[in-house]
Amino acid sequence: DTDRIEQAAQRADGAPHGGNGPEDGIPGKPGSRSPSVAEPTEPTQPWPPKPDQSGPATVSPTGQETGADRAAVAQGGEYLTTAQGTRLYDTDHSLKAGPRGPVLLQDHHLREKVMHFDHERIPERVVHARGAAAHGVFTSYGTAASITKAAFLAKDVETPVFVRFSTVLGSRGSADTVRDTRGFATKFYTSEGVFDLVGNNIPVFFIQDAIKFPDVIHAGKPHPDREIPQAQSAHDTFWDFVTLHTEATHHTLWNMSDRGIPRSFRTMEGFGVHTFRLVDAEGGTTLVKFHWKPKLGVHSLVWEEAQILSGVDPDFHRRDLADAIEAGAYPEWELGIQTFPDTPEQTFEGIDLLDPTNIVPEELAPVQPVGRLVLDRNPSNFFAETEQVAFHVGHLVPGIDITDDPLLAGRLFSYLDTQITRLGGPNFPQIPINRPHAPVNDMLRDSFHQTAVHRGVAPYRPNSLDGGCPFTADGAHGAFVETPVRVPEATKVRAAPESFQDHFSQPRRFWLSMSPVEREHIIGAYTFELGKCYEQAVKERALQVLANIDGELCARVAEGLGLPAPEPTVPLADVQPSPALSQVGRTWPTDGRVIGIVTGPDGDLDGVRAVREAVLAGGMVPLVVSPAGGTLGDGADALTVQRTYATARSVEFDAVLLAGAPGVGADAYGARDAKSPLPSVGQASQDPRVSLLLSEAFRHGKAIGAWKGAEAALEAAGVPVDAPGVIVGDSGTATLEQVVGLLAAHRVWDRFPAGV
Ligand code: HDD
Repeated sequence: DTDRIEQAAQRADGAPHGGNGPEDGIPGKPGSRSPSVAEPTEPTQPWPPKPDQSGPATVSPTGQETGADRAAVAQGGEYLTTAQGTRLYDTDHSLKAGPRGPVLLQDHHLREKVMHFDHERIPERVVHARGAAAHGVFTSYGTAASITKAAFLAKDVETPVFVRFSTVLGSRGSADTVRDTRGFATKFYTSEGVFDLVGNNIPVFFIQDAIKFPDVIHAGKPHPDREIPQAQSAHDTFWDFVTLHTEATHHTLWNMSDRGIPRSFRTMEGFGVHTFRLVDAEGGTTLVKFHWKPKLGVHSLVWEEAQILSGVDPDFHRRDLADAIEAGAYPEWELGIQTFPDTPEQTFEGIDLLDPTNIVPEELAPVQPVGRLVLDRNPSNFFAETEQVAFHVGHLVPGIDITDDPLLAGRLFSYLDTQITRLGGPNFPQIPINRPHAPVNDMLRDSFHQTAVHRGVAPYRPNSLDGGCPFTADGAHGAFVETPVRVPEATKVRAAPESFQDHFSQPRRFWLSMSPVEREHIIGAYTFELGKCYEQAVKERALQVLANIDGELCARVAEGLGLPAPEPTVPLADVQPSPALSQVGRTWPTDGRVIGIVTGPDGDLDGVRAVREAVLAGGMVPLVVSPAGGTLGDGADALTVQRTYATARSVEFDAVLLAGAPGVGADAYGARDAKSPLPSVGQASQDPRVSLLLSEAFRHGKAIGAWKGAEAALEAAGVPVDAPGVIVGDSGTATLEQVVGLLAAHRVWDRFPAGV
């Protein structure tokens, strides 16, 4: 074939080829003319950016590098390439027949770029789609070593972890602060393989049997006709389901409590929900429930804050987690276990341990700390890590086993199955975030996205060709061996045990354990959510459920709905409260809490500076709020402004301080500024955004402090200076000290009406 040889020779000479000359029109034919538009053949790198493309400077005005970790920048290499590694000279123009002509099909770069973009999205999780995650370390105390042989629970063992927090119902882009259960899923990369603890911030679940999971989720998700409401339980289908399946009563009550609107992921408890079985080296077993206890205590938003945040900062929880880690205020939890003897009945003090709608009160079985979790590193890439992480309740290690909880059984199937659709095939354990840190030596082969290049010829065993490897281990050599639990002789049946039929005594215990202010919040939540339902029958049925929990709860919600309160249909359970369930009445460390320091143009800057330093020294986060951005004061002492009157909103702060402004009075906080979109309230001279900030902080039970001369601003905002939790001090630091004292209780609870 002389033609082909000639062409090859010409190409080797660098002679033009592949021309599409008008004369002969035969591509690659010897003698074809060179193209009329010159091809770039010489690398003239780096190509200077086009004038309209020279983006923002990547160096600071001082000429310093931005400080970005070079290994962490989006593209590490110097030159842009195709996916095949070929350098590109232009990524902004499609290849065309002339600048105004049609785009050519031969433009591989265009096709590759758009093809990849077209497939960037993967299906979101069918539940728990909205989430945020962080890396960390779990350090075991060794206190559980006597009842489990799990290597990562031995004394002082450090295990890398990845934790993903989530809401349940909303889509990936939904708001963080909606009323919902939160997921709390932890992947422990242990030396014996991955252990996943896939829990929630609520210790009980809606249903007792996994076969109802599609139903409860269909009911909770937006209505199928209009696809509304997003990420809400305040709609008919949700309340229809939870009132027809009264096993959901306990979980629903937790949802309607302050637990449904956490202040932060950092201030949530986590629960494994099911009862698990720990196994020691001799085969002895103990039933346990897992608890995560946050170092900062359990704190929640108030409903109005949650609603404001959904609009003002829908990423509030995600931002809070990332900011805290970036600031070095590492979130911490203790892992604890409640232990129960592994008896054939699998009950404790009459409580069925296989029923996931039950808790065991901590007063009956204390939570015993077994290790500490610290989250200290943000993910580098949301998609690669947070989105692609795949948790599974069946990822167990020797020493931790399951029980016959029927909800857990269904989960064991579901979590593996869902990844096939979500992550596109069965090789998702090879995705970096899912890779175990223990050696993997499986005989799973091929399929989509196979990235391993397996060697050998015998992926089966026993074999005589690959040296007989791999061999199976026994329990003494680290194998996971199922606990030989006796299964009672039984007849196949679709039924629940009698002990699963009590749906009201545990909710009643929760209700009785709440403080008056928490009860008010619960009443408010039910009244709001049921008030958003259209169906009269649903509201009436919901009131019947409430009547079976508590008469006062039912009467107050009925009053709000304008409906009669029904009588209970079951005798009200005689249960003792569990004080550990209440979030009120204790104090907690204030680390990482956010203090807004508001100043006007003539504020006491020395005072602000001193307060700022004291806040930082106390391990908290100061945010200086001023009428405009930039700095306050001059020289080395200049204070950086973090928020302006336009960008600050009370919901971001755990407490607010007003800088003193001696002699200036209410004018201290900005004579009304033409840029403010809000009409004035109170004294006309005060910037209405300052008044709004103060009145909201007051209404939300936050500690408020003002020093020298700033009290006028409180009055102008309608905040009584003698109200509980309002401090007027002589100096900034003296005021701060009292405010932090109040913050330890999270809120000034006395400010809330407490009717029950
Ligand atoms: Fe589930 C995700 C927690 C019952 C089916 N679940 C998922 C996540 C958490 C939980 C935290 C998010 C994990 C992540 O961040 O990727 N789920 C729970 C708890 C339950 C529970 C605490 C009850 C005690 N789940 C449950 C049942 C089923 C599922 C009964 C099905 C029968 N859950 C799934 C799922 C998800 C999931 C469809 C969606 C995405 C995923 O698994 O990976 O398989």
